[in-house]
Order: sequence, then C-alpha cells, then structure tokens
Amino acid sequence: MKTIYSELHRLRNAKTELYGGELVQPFERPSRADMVIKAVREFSLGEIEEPDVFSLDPVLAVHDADFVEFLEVVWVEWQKTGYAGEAIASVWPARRMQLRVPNFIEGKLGYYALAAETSISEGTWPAAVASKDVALTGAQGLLNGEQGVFSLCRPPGHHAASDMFGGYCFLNNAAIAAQYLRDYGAERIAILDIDFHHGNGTQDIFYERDDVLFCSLHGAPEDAFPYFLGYADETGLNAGTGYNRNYPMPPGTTFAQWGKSLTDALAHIERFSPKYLVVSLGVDAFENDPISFFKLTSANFHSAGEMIGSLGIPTLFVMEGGYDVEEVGINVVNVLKGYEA
Ligand code: OKP
Ligand code: ZN
Repeated sequence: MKTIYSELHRLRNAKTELYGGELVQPFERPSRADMVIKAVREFSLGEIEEPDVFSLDPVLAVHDADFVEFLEVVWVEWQKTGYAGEAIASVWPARRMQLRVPNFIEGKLGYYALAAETSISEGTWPAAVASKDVALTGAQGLLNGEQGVFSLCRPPGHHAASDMFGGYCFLNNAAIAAQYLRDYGAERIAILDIDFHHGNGTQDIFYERDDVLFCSLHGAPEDAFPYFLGYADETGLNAGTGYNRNYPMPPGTTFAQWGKSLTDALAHIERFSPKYLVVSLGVDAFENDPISFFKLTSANFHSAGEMIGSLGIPTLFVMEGGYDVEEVGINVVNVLKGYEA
C-alpha cells in the first residue's frame, strides 16, 4: 500500500498543551509521525509519496469560510495582542450566551474552539494545510483505482467541525477527503472512525446527510473526551436519520468487546454499499496509550485491519491519534498490513 507523507507536519510543533491544570509538552507531537513513517519503511509497507498541492476549495466544501479565515490569521493576530504565550482559548459562548463572533482574537479563539487543550502556535496553519493535502492526495489515489492508500496526516482532523477546532485538530482531513470522493465520482461514502476518541467533528459535518455514513468506535462520552457528543442514541437527523452510528465503550474495554462493535459497524457499512471507505485511523485504543482507556494489543490492530479488509471496499486510511510514541508506528502498520492480508 502506498503512503502519502509530507515533512511539513513538523511545522505543527506547539510548546504547550493544557493538561491537568498544567502546561505540558503536547501529546500530539512531531515524533509521532516520525515513528509511523519509520515503521512504514521498516516493514516495507510500500512506496512513500509526497502530496500534491490542492486549493482550499475542498476544504471550503466542509468548513465555513469564516472559520478557515480565522485559522489562517489567528497566530498573527494573537501575536499582535502582546500576550507572551501560545494562543489558548479561555472563554466560551456557554449556555444562554450570544453566538456572535467577537472582533478581538481572544474572543474569536473562544468562539471557534471546542476545548482548551489545543494551543495554536506558529506554523499550525501551514501544517494543517499540508495535512489536508496528504488526505486529498490519498483520496485521488482511490479515484485513480488504488485499492488502499495510507494518508499519514498530521495534525489529525476528526474533532474539527465545520466551524470548530480542538482536540489537536484544525481541518477535518477525513471529512475533506470523503467530500472530495463524493464530488469526484461516488454516490455513497462510508467513514469508519476507530480512533479511541469520538469523531465529533466528522459526525457533525455529515449528521444530516444520507450519502455519507459515519460509524465511530470510542470511549463513552460519560468518561472520555470530547464528553459532549458520541452517545449511541445519536443516529442522524432529517435526511441523515439512520446514517450515523456510535459505539461508545467503557474503561477497560478489550478486543473481545471492541471487535464486536467493529463487526457490527462493518456489517452496517456493507449494507450501505459505499464505493469508498475512509477510515479515521487512530491507534490510541492501544493498551499503553497515555491518554486513553481501552486495552487493545498490537496484534489486535492487525486483526482489525483484516476485518476491515474483508469488506473488499477501496479504502483510504487517514491518520488520527495514537500517543504511545514508541508503538504508534507498529500499531498503524499492523492495521494496514492486516487490511492487505
Ligand atoms: C485527539 B485524537 C485527557 C484530555 C484529552 C484531548 C484529546 C484529544 C485526542 N485527559 N484531551 O482523537 O486522538
Ligand atoms: Zn484519539
């Protein structure tokens, strides 16, 4: 399987993440992608290619123009304030408040943020742009007839909604790729999100649509980020009713249960008969992940890949989370090798 990869991911290198009341080195760091590309080489997954450069049109097909403009200028605007640190949201339009976009960048940050852990730093925007190019180049690969492509995206994307960033995500790479596949040749696309965290952004983007099926396996919102979306009773709205499926699972979940959820999601996807499948590939369901609570082993990821591959649907794997830097590479490659097995 071909891997699409850009060194420009390094431009996303924030110094801070708000975690447990402290500013720590972000879990979502450049070395994650280094370990993944290293494993791709070591285990001879296939060719590694640079992404093509796409315009912002495919981005604007899923994200609001004002949000995209905000991401483009936020770092420069933040610096003009004279604040010494990275750009961190600290105030929100909470219950019964106005949903009007403020002028001052601090207010804008709160308006467009879904959480406070994700600091915006210099280089975040160009890295996010390169990341969506990696996803789109992978999507183009499927349109060109590839059976499987791995888009090694960084920063990740599945928490980003049409008008919100957070959870380490800025542009929703998987949603952008899925919409691109829709626009250039497919009536139905399925998105399977196996990252430990609920893909709230992807769900939200396609929630009222019946042409993009979204299925997500994740830590239950009662106990896991993003806390405010991802319940099993969120099944879609209007035309989208029945085209959203969530599999929330409790702390300590092992492959015995997780695999059952995957089997159910795959059966659902098969009935939908999509032309293409986009997998939001996070490997933070791993037993040693520092911020998650599932108990999958490295071998389980190979099985998951095999199960996905058994559908025989051309699949784009879009990198999302996975924070055990030592094993993130092997876990990702296990999924991809399993898919090809
Ligand atoms: C991004 B992706 C843990 C707080 C978690 C953000 C997690 C973002 C995960 N105490 N904060 O889905 O892997
Ligand atoms: Zn995650």
